[in-house]
Amino acid sequence: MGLMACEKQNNNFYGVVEGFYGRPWGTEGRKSMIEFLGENGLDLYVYGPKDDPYHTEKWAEPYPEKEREDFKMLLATAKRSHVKFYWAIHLGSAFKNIGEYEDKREKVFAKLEDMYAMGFRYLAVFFDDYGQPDAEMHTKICNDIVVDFLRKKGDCGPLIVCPNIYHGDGANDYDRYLGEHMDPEIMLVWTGQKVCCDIDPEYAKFATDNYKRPPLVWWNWPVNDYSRSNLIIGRLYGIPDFPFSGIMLNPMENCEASKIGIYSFAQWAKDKKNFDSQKVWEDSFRKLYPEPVASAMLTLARHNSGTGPNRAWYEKLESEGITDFPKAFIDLLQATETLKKELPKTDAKLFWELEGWIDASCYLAKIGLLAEQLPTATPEEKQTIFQEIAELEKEKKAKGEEAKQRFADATFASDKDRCVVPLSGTEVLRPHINKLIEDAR
Ligand code: 14T
Repeated sequence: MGLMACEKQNNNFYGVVEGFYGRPWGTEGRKSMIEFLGENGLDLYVYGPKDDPYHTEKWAEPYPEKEREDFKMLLATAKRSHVKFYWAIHLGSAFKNIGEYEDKREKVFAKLEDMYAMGFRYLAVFFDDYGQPDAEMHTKICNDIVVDFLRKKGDCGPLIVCPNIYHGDGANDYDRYLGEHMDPEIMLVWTGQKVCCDIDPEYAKFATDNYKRPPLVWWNWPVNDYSRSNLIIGRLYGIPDFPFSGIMLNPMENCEASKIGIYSFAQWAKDKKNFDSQKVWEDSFRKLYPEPVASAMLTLARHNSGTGPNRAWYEKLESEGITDFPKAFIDLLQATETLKKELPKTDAKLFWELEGWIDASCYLAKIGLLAEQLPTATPEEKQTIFQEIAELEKEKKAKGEEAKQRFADATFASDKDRCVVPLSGTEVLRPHINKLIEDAR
């Protein structure tokens, strides 16, 4: 039976899935992430960036030479780090119907064979977001891969499958069919009762009943592809302990900054009973960065945890416990000054990712300090303050556009116009400032 049966019975999988839309991490980012996972006792990395064409629309084509070399290097890194490196093929819109699949089945096997030859022993099949929920076809594809490929090889891990319908209670004909007919060794992905949400264990029970197995949770946190203006580096909560076969976080396109959330996740995975969300998060900065960066990062993070204006079903608290606003603005301003000075020296990659949010926070804090003076200002003073705020807003906008451009320059062609201006303090600080301004008008 090889690795399959024993691995699934004895331990759950914990790690990340690179499954977001947007600027992919790149080889360097992936390498540092895989090492980070290993250092923190996490054992799963699933490769499935929506914007790798050889994962999605060009699934049948072999990777070019450069990518092959990169994968080999990453496989060696994963081995050293004791991380299972899964490669996912996205077959959501590969075939119109089961007949077409049967005609082209060899292409799927040829690609998997090629990935196996490169060194992959862990494979996944995704059907999310593209194509139709064709239960019979999806089941046939996956069972064929298990029976005619993985089991014959004998040295591969269990197949991970992300169904086309991957959230809710699983009480639909599609998920029920998959649950009944997919090989019991297949790990079936579930994101929770919604696509992005804190996990409700009651729903996990329904999903488990319908999937006929405990789900592999794909947790859409701290991913920010639905609200790229927001940086999500707050504390971890909303993932209760319940029977699952594994949990993988879907992080942000900001690889280095995602390590903040992943660090908390690793501590939770190690000791769920004693996990103290606030404490682990506060301590994480000292574990991840030297002082004075650590304290400054914590201050920045206090005001950058919300999921922004597009959060459909997902709310994450921000600026928790903040009641003294002038102090919050002073602290934030000071933190941004520290980060601008120190972070490029201690962690250039993190600084590259965060510069836009550091600038946004710096201007927000300056604007906040001015806005705080409005309630007691004379009409003439108010006019001056309004003018100063307008000046700062202009500078803030220019800095935001610069950051947006940096992101556009660093991503692939079709993603360039989807890049956005970074925003900070969207949940509490900004609304507070807006209220002060409105009240003074
Ligand atoms: F496969 C899934 F488990 C999943 O979550 N798929 C995508 C994922 O790639 C993405 O990063 C995530 C967060 O935005 O949500 C899923 O993508 C969606 C979900 C939607 F509801 C894209 C558009 C949607 F309207």
